[in-house]
Amino acid sequence: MTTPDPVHPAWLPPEAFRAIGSRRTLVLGDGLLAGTVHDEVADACARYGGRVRRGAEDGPYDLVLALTTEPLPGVAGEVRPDSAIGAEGYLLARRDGVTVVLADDPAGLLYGLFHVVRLGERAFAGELQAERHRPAMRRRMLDHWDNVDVHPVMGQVERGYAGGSIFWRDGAPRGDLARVRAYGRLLAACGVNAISVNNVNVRATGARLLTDRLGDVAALADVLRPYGIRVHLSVSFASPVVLGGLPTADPLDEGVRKWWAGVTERVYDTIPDFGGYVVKADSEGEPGPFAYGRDHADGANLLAEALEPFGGVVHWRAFVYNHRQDWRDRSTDRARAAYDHFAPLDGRFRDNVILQVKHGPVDFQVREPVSPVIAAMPATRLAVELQVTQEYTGQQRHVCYLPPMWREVLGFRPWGPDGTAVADVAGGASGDGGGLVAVSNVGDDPYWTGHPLAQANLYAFGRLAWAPWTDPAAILDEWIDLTFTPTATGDTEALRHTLHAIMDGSWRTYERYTAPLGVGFMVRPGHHYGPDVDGYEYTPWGTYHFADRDGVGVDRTRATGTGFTGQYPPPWSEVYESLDRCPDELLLFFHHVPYGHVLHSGATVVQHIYDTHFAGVEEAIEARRRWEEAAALFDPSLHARVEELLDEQVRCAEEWRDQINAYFFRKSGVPDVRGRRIP
Ligand code: GCW
Repeated sequence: MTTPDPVHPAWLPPEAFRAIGSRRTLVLGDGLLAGTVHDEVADACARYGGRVRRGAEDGPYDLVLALTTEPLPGVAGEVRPDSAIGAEGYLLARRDGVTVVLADDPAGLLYGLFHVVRLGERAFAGELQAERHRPAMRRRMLDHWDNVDVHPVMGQVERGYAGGSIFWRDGAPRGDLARVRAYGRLLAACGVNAISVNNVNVRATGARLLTDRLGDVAALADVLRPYGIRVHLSVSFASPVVLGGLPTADPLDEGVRKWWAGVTERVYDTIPDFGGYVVKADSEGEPGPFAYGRDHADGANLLAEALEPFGGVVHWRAFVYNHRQDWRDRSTDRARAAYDHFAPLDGRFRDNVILQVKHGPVDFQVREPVSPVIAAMPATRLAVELQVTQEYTGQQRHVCYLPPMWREVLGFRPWGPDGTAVADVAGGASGDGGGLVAVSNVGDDPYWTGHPLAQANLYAFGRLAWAPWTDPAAILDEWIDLTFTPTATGDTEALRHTLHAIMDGSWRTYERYTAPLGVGFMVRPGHHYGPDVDGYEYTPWGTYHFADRDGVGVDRTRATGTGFTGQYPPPWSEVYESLDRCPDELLLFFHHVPYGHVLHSGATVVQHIYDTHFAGVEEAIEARRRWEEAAALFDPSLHARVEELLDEQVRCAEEWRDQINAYFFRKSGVPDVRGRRIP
């Protein structure tokens, strides 16, 4: 055991519980999570002088949190609904000076409690007509790309920008279960209910978590359970060979099926509420069913069959593409790959398979269209995967508030304005869709996320998974109120203004000073930080922009390109195909155009590149100025950390601007119409 670093409370500082902690609360209901609700309130009361009772006793009470299965006293009985509230949901009402939270299950009570926390004093004022709240997604999950062993290149956390893992260190459990518990509590407060605890690139000790190291997983499950969080595990498809000593991992082999059944039974003996397996197969070198001439349905169904008796699920990732391409071959298109592999398999997956699809067709770039796979598999449960860790969006050195992008993805309607939205596909028609999954941005950094403002992305992911139609700016307000209340100076309005000014538009700012018009991947190979326009251009990874002296962009049309536009249903198959109708911000994702091509905005492509890169840097400088000016509003060490990071953001934005502008100026020979200096 090691002594934990002092850890920032993120969106659950003690003050967030002040309103509850000074009141009289009744908690009615049994079960582990009802116990958590009681204990949370009791801790707050110990601090702020209120009191809490569990089990019916005479009032009066200011707050009643009760299961509908209990005999409900007074106002709680009056607001009891005649129909089910539903799994994890709650009803919130206030009448005659009593605030009531009712739920059908203890998880609903816990989420209801955190709703009251968000409201603070507002929860105890006036009257409130009964409101029902239910999660839009049944599964709201974070994947940790945490290695158990330190990887020589990727380190302890693959694409982790917040220090080491909170779970693992150097091949062993980190041993700081208090930190894991605090994490679970933060996740419950924003609505997350599942995590996978190891990298999808499963190596050495990571693979053994399934067998002889299962106890390490059980220890995590034990501390996360009181917060309603189920633990999942990334497993290697080759496990029967590498762990079981079998000669094959062929999904149709009887011995292999038995092996998975046996191992899975042992997992459930140890962790009865285990969530299931996450699998990256036949992707970037990971083993999979292709080695045996089988397909992804065979592979996923093998594991699903083993998990089925216990109610577990397999998250099978659709991130499958050829990473050994030749840039001269223009017919192979990485964007097409997931659809080409998976769409033909629709209908073949067992019910407890969740196909986990990255939100864009390539790889978490700052701007991509929505993946066509999401609209192509009506008979398959789909989860949409987002990336909270900022691999391609500033690596938690840049401010980049991602919810505006996620909200666009979730609100996108693949079948046109009258059709279903992505959020509804993930939520599922009967509420049992695959849900929303994201790669976590957390590490053992004292602020959890490296950049303190990156905490907001984690918070907002959970809130959007619960309620995908929420306005990102409103989520930011929630996060600000919880995290920074009270402020160092008491000037909440000024603090709120500052953070909105810096964060609301930060994703678009980042887009402006990095890769233009949806073309993506102009990052330095390997670590993916900072600009290198041709860094990946001639590599096998298949992420090309095809810039030459005449133009730039990838022709993905059916008419003359890779045909990728044909993977969308109408109207998007037509909109993206058409040079005229394709939205500006995705133009270079779908079309190769001359530098003089005129955008809807009226600017030429090359002038747009210059303008946005100059503007993006100005915006980063302005963000830094706003932050400097607001020093008095924030805790000094948090302020200093962000200030340092903003210096780096401005430096890096200038580097992007100069490299991108110089590259396109030199390639095209077209000068900036405003005559600004381009190196
Ligand atoms: O974005 C890429 C990352 C890899 C990652 C992979 C994936 C875990 O660069 O580091 O591997 O995606 O999603 O599997």
